[in-house]
Amino acid sequence: MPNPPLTVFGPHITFLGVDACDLDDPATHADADVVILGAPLDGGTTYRSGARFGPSAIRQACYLPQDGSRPSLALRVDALKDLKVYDAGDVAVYSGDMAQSVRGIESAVFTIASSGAVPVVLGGDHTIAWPDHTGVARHFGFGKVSMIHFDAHADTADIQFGSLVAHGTPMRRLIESGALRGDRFLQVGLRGYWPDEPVLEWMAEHGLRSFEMTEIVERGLDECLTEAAGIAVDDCVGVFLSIDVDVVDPGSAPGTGTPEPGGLSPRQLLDAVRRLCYELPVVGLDLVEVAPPFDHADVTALLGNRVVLEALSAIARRRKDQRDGTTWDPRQPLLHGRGADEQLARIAAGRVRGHGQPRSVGEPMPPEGPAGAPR
Ligand SMILES: [Mn+2]
Repeated sequence: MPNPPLTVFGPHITFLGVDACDLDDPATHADADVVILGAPLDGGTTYRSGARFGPSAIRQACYLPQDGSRPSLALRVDALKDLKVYDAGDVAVYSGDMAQSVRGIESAVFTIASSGAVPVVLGGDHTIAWPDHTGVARHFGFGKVSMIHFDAHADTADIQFGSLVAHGTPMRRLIESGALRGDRFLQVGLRGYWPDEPVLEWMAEHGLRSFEMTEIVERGLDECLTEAAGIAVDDCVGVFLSIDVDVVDPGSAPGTGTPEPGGLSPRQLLDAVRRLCYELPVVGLDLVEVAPPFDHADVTALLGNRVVLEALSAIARRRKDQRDGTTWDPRQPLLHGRGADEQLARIAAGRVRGHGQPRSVGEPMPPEGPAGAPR
């Protein structure tokens, strides 16, 4: 086990049971495709805090065994096995010292990106998008990594409560520093009553493209994503996805700090993340603002877990298709192309009965499937 501690708030677990690594020891993650990192920081929240407990909740929110394997029904890949995924644990952050926290997160993300892996950062409040994207941009080049940002809120304020470092300001800091081009910054899901007119004018002056929910409803999410994706890959080498769980309607994602009614459905967010990670060269991702103290029946943590899995599965499928020359068809029925031949081979081997071979009560089950998995 790595030392210092794997997770700031115990118990020491990894994302769905993937192998742990230690960012201070390159040999432990040299072959990584993806490294998961926790950023349990909520000192940047302006309303209700609690996202510091997000990383540990997202890592474990799942009813299946924590066995480091998740074959996707739809994408027909097992992201946690087809990709080499490690969990580096949490960055040691202190929510009372934002400057130190941001430096630590940026350093960890840069270590992952510069080793050739995709950093997947579990927040934490949205302050972390500043060091997350910067850490990736330091590797690929300032201005070369676009961002698609799912959120109810623009997060482009200049100063909040007298601070430049807060969860409503990270996108302003990224554009000011040059890490992110304003005209390669796409926002999806904005709504409600914030920010105010001067901030909106600043956004317009810097060339942002922000899809407010009214436009999304009128045009359809798919059409908006097509437009966003086209801009995101124009003269950029990679795309960073920053996903605030509050882009989803609080009825389906109540465990968050600044809920705004009228958002996307979980289905829409999962499909959008899957599509973008399949179609675009995603070089980094963060999922933020899951605040377990406000959650009910783990619904927000469960959604966060699946958003990460959907992203990883789509990245795995993209790489498989690029390698094998195949194409994923989302219209393919679940059981098409799924094994008549395989099933016949298993019957012939005596592992599964064919039709007309009755099974008697009390016979042992065939040795298939992980223990504890639903059948
Ligand atoms: Mn938000």
